[in-house]
Amino acid sequence: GLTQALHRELDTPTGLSLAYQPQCRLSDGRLWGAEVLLRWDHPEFGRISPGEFVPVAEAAGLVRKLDGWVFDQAAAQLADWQRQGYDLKLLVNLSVLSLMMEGTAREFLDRLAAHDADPSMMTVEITESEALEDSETGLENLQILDAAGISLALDDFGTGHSSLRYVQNLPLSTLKIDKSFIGAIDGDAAKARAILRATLELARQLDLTVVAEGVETQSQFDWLRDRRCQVAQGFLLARPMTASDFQTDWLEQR
Ligand code: G
Ligand code: G
Ligand code: MN
Ligand code: NA
Repeated sequence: GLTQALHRELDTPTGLSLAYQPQCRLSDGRLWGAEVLLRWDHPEFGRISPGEFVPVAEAAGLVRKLDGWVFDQAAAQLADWQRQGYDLKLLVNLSVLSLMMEGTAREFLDRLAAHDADPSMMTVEITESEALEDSETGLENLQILDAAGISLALDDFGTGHSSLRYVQNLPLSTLKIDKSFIGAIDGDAAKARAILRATLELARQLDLTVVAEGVETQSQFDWLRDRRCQVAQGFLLARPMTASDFQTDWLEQR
């Protein structure tokens, strides 16, 4: 099954790869960064979504190894783009289980150093933060990353797993507003828009950068820009793509 396949894949990764989705500043439309998204193409099962195999990795005790692989590949890519003179942030999704394990932050810092990548251009995205907040090791890992200049983003903000308490208690620099709120901008959901306005004001008060996820229309983009949301990500700008396409279409073009 999937667990066995994942064991084998992590021993010698051949079907795992990273996709990059651009994020642009709303003020001038320029590239700000990219979210790194894991992909797995299996010879028998086809393309499997991380939404499906990350929980399997978590259950099988493999997620730290998986996240370590992702972080290492992303660090190598970041260093490569930095050497070519491109100025962008990379945002990597990590399972909170990885962050709750002893030594994760130091291992990840070693990986950045081994590739000679600038930690201040690396951001870690987390969801389901309740477990992290209650874990001494988890908080220690976050402090180590923070002290090294790595940023922390709270993913899916506004949904069940991502609440105001974490804004108060975690060393965050970025809020990623869940796409369900962005999807409501165009509709007649006045409440969703009120929540969005209040979230942008909260972020301003706390000096947090806001990334709006799932921006699909120009009217959503304009609404967010007019309310001084800083960064947009979504199909309006581009879908996730290979590093090579990202370089040609986004780094070399602009
Ligand atoms: O890209 P896609 O929509 O299929 O992603 C599905 C989910 O998988 C998202 O919630 C995303 O945060 C998560 N995800 C994507 N890449 C990674 C990764 O490298 N590590 C972990 N732990 N989760 C990831
Ligand atoms: O859980 P997380 O926020 O990390 O999930 C990110 C996922 O959201 C990515 O797999 C990406 O493909 C997807 N995504 C990115 N932009 C859009 C968008 O504009 N619309 C929708 N429906 N999904 C998006
Ligand atoms: Mn994410
Ligand atoms: Na998200």
